[in-house]
Amino acid sequence: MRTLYKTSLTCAAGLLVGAAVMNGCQKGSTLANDSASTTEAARKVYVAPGKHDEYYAYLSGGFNGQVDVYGLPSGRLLKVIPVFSQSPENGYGYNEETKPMLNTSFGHIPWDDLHHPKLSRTNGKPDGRWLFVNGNNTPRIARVDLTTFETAEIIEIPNSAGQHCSPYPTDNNEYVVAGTRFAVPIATDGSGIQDVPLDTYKDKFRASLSFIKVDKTTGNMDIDFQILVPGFDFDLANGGKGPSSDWMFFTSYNTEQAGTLKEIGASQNDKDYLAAINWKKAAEYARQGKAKEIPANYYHNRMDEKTHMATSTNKKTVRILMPEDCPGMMYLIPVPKSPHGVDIDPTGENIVVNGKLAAAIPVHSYSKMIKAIENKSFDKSISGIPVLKYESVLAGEVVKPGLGPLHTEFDAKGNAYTSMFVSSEVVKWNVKTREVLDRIPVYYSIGHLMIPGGDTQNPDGNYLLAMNKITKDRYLPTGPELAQTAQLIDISGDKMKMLLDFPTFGEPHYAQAIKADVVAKNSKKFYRLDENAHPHATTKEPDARVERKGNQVHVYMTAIRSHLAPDNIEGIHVGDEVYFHVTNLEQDWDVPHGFAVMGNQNAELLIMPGQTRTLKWVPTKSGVTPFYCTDFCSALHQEMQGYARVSPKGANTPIKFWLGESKKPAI
Ligand code: RUQ
Ligand code: CUA
Repeated sequence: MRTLYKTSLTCAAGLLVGAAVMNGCQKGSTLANDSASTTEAARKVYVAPGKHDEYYAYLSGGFNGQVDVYGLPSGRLLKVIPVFSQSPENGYGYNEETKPMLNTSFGHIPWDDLHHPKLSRTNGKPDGRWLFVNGNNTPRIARVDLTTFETAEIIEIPNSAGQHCSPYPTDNNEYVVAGTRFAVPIATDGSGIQDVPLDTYKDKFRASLSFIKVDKTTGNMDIDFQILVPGFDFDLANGGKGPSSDWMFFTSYNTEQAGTLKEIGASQNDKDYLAAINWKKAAEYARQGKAKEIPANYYHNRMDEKTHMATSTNKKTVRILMPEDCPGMMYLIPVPKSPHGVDIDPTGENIVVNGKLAAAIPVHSYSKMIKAIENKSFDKSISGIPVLKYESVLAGEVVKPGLGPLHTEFDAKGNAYTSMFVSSEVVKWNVKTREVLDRIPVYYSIGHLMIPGGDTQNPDGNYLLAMNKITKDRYLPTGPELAQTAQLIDISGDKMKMLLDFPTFGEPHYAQAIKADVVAKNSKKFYRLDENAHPHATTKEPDARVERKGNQVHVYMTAIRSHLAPDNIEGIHVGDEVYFHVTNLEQDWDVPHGFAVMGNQNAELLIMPGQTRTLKWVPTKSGVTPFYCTDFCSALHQEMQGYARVSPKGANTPIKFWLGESKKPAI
């Protein structure tokens, strides 16, 4: 069954592109039967019990709005980091401290479609400090702190819709960028996205490219400026490197500006455009006052490191630059129609544009681009943006590489690896000669691929991770919904070798990986209780108490192995807003406590050592309600429980609380 499906898929493609892909089919079918290579593959990915993986890999969760952390080469799942989605596991987005992280101008949006993780960089190398990810739906960028593996900040991007080409960093992390995938009618008077007839697409719809400044010390983000550009669909981006590091490149499709049936309308022109933006020049124009400040409405949410509470700021202005006012800032470079990824090789000279529908992969030259700009080798201009001549920028093409090229990454030996969605394979080629060197089938229909550091100046050349869109028969069936599949490929030799399949969740689009020791040494073990600045923290058990303020009841609770203080509470009435502010008094690694209340319509908490978390509960029924720790924390974990007595609305049961007979406090 497996062989049949795979054969029909890659060999059908083989018919179209020639013998090269047929080769791939043969190799794919031999691997499973070849016990020598299976043993060798198993040895390469085997991480013995108690041993650690060589890499952290951060895989996007796509439509689950999370980031999954895996160890490579084992493919072991280490952690799921909630970013744009609420997490019932630890209360992220449900508890009072983290709820504001999900505020947007549309209200509380507890989900998103997370596509691209990007590690922060110092001098062109991943530095292991932060992971930036995009929310493709409600345009947002988040920053994950890699000392805590928690979401530290989320910024909404105004004047944008469907923010796919994001969050691509510049080579030294000065900026992360974000581009609009869906052109929308953006008003320059700040009234946001307008209500206009949909057949005014060509005249009224625009896109924006946003440049978000990243603070070098704190990682804090802020939108510096946006560039308003023609209403193409901006798809993917990547920053230049080394010599080209002042530039940011964005692919665009639908340069025809079709507003309906884009499947046909967006494929009329033979060429679409790669936008090249000199971000240093743009920043300079913005500084010089060329940027117009317009009204806007967006949210900026940040976790405070001391209080562990998120604050949410509603921002009211943004600065915009118009390309026609800023000569030398932006150029358009023709590329074969409907391109997807743009990837720049480690030298910064070769710009690879992956055209989903193109028969060849064009490689543009950065130095030729600069010459073409100097020589004014322009075809025309669009909205004041010069369009460079295709041939004047082109270094050459990879001819007949495979079908449906989407993304390219690089190794340290001058090779490129391109994912082929339609012919389900990874194709290795030499960046200088553009000659195809090797190909390997993947199962099935690969999207992104990732080489640790393969998008930076400093790639590691041992592994490649293929992230496939279709799983079919690769695992035991689990009903209609299947996990997605990742495949680890050994690229250390001349020939690529398949090592491992492992399941992934949501839909991993892109991923990043970094040598484990860069990140592991900074990983936080617990929060210090003496630094806990949460306004409702209770850092000593004798201070545990219950206070009523109108219809609010605040429970200042502590948790330590193996009791909650207080564990008996009376005086709560139906309809009260009860806030459990629970402080975990432990000062040791890996001793979280959980907290849950029967029938709470909100969620539960998972409180890290030294941390305070607040759970809101609005009781709907009178009676006695148990609460308890949900994380098996000690031999007496099951004893870590208590009761809240809920009296009917209007009853006059007084507030009373205690822990143990001898500790019964005064009312
Ligand atoms: S995408 S499969 Cu990055 Cu959203 Cu290319
Ligand atoms: Cu604390 Cu179980």
